[in-house]
Amino acid sequence: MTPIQQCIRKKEIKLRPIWLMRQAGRYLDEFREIRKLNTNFIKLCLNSNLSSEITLQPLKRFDLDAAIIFSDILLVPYALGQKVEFRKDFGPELGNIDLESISKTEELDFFKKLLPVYKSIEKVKNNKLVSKKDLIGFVGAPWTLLVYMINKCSPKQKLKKDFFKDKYLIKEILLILEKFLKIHIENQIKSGATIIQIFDSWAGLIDDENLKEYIYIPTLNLVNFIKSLHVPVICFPREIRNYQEYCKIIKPDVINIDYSTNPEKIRKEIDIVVQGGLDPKILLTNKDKLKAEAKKYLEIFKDHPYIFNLGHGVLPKTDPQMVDYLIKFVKSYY
Ligand code: 1CP
Repeated sequence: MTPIQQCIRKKEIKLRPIWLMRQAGRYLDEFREIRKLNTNFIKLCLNSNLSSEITLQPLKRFDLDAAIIFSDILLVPYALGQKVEFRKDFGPELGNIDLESISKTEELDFFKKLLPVYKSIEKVKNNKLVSKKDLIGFVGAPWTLLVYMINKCSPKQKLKKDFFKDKYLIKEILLILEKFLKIHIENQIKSGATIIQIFDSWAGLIDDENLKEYIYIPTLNLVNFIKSLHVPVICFPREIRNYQEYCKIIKPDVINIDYSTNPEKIRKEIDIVVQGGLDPKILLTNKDKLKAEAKKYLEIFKDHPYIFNLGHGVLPKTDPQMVDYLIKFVKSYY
């Protein structure tokens, strides 16, 4: 059993497994080189030779306990037929939402569009670099995908004024997302993913009265589906105000906390496996600060099953040597 699986399934506390969100990406020269030649980000994600190579890049450098497949949560709206583009210095830009055409998406078409992702997972799985490690597949939570699909760009802390205007559209899109996310999850598992992480990056944007309908119910349906496939599920409801209530209702195998959350409070209130927390900005400072902050998390969770990770993704300006230092420090912490 891999260190992460031991932590999740056996509540082992001594191994201190580590992987990092966005571990494959812009802070690595070898990624930037590939990216420079591949200006269309969606095409890059759908090139299984390149996406599997990018997935493995951080594992060649660092002693990580998992690989996360190089892909994006927005490939699902793309495979549902919505236009998705990534613009330099702007981020994702989506086309108008056409419910009628999205409703007509055929399962086979959706599968064919995402087939390169599954091929990439298979390729990574067959590489000896991950033979004793986990391979993390992922999806965006229905709420976060809905945000991008209706907002048509990153909400950057704020939703469009009339976001909730068309309740019928929202309800229908959430149901379609649930159906196709299950297909995407199952295919990732069939291809070799050993854990699924659900990214709900915009969970913090929702107010309490809408939590149940837009976050709890759709996420719980996915979590129960993943559990039925006997694969652990990690949830990351970034900046949700009440992690305790979220865990009580959703019951994921692992909860990833963000960096604005008090880890002491989490340790006291939550009894499931915890992942993450460290502010990725700490990696931009110096080794002493990094060590002190990493130690804080290791100490708080020393008697709690804990997977070391960040409270959001590795930032593009991060020096890979700081990542190396962090991983070695965590691995050698008694
Ligand atoms: O070179 C580039 O410009 C591309 C940058 C990039 C990368 C490396 C994007 C664009 N996506 C990714 C890969 C990615 N995205 C991974 C791969 C594996 C890894 O972690 O190493 C994963 C898991 C994601 C997930 C993802 N995409 C999330 C959830 C996590 C999070 O960051 O909150 C979200 C919100 C996206 C959407 C997305 N993809 C890319 C951008 C710029 C955005 C928008 C972010 C925003 O709204 O601010």
